[in-house]
Amino acid sequence: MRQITNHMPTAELQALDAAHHMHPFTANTALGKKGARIITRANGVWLNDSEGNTIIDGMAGLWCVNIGYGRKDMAAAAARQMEELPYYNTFFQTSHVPAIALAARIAELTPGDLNHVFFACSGSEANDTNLRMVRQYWALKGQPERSIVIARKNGYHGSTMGGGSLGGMTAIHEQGGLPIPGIVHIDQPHWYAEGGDMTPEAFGLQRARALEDKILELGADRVAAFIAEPIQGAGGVIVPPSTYWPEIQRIVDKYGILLIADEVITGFGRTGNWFGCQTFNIRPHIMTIAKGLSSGYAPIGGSVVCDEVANTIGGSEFAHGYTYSGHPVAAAVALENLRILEEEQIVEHVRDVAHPYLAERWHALADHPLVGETKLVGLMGSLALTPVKGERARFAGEQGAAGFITRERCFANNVIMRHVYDRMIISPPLVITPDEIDILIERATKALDEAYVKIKAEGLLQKA
Ligand code: PXG
Repeated sequence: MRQITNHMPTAELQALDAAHHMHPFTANTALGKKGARIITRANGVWLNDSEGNTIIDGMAGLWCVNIGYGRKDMAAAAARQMEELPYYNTFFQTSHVPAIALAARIAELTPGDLNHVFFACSGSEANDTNLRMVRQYWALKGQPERSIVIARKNGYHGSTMGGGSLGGMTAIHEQGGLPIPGIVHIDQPHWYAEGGDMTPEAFGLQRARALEDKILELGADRVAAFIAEPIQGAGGVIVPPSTYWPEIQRIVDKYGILLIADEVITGFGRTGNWFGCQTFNIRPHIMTIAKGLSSGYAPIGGSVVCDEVANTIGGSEFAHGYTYSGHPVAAAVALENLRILEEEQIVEHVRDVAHPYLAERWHALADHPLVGETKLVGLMGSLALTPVKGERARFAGEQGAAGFITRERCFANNVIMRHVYDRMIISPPLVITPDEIDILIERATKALDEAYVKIKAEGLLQKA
């Protein structure tokens, strides 16, 4: 067999990648011509690529490497579990210690009576589980017509048939016949882009009341659940106005519909608390988790379910599950990750050290000529690029062109900062230190300066 290693020339690796590897959310033919950047190693907040660059990872991989890269204790936990019991299922009246211990630990960490965990391997799978579970819950309650799930435009809940349908991304809905029936989307609480002349507070109330309007339009007796991310992540780190979540909570309570908080990004310390629902003071019946649950060291996700829903579902067989639900190695890795988060007080580090320091530096970027607003909750931040400051102005021409240029300049300056259309977003590993934050901001600022010059030179600095 041919050995393919880190030591091969980049071009050869890129050619093999182009020939055989289909990348997610990618135009693969174009990428194949350009060649993917090949990441070879990582430690802490730092990535190395095959060209010898050292890159600061402002995105924690894909919003997941909360404890940072390169933890040997995580590798040891995986190796130990692989030796002891690499696999067994949790279907046919069997269980194993890693799944038991992880479920019990998650139940301790999550608020309220979220005491039961249904394991999946990803956030998408967990949301597929949620969709089936809330419908089955109402069927068992004798209300099978309560089957519609309300979700939000520009929300992200994965890209499987269920997850992609719950999400409100037009690019996903345009492919493969999504959304599936029984899911409706209401407008998002994105004040900067859609708030017009309203105050953020009035707009937040209005967008929350869109949920009530939709419930009344459909009939409350047909609505099973509302699903939302406490902060929209993939949608551009959209932080809702302060009035939004209290009003949503009032509405779901009033009509007795289930609230699913998708905490795939906001969970496990990202917002400066263990969970985003604590930051926003909301009480979900079901919480979706993945990503930070294992800091991305192993693929694992799940649905954390309240007593009432779990006990009802448990009354008969729920015909649902995955071969790898509660996979012992993934569960052991997740447990070790939770131990590290807790013992090393990483959530406290976010709250008391990293957030306050980053906030000071991030919000200072609002003075940059290209920046229209800055947002930061915990270690989840965004900034809006704008052609005219102070007006929340959009760029003329194709949305996202300025963001793409800025992201390319970030790439060139060895900092990973993503763009969602014309918003730049960051979500660094939670262990980032003030010195590393300085480097992140220094490189991001240089990228913004270079992007500004390029955007101007290309005649894109025009408002719509
Ligand atoms: N819910 C939320 C809130 C997410 O952010 C998922 C569910 C799906 O998780 P899986 O594990 O199935 O990917 C996610 C994932 C991006 C990006 O470009 C974001 C995600 C995934 C891939 C890309 O920001 N979030």
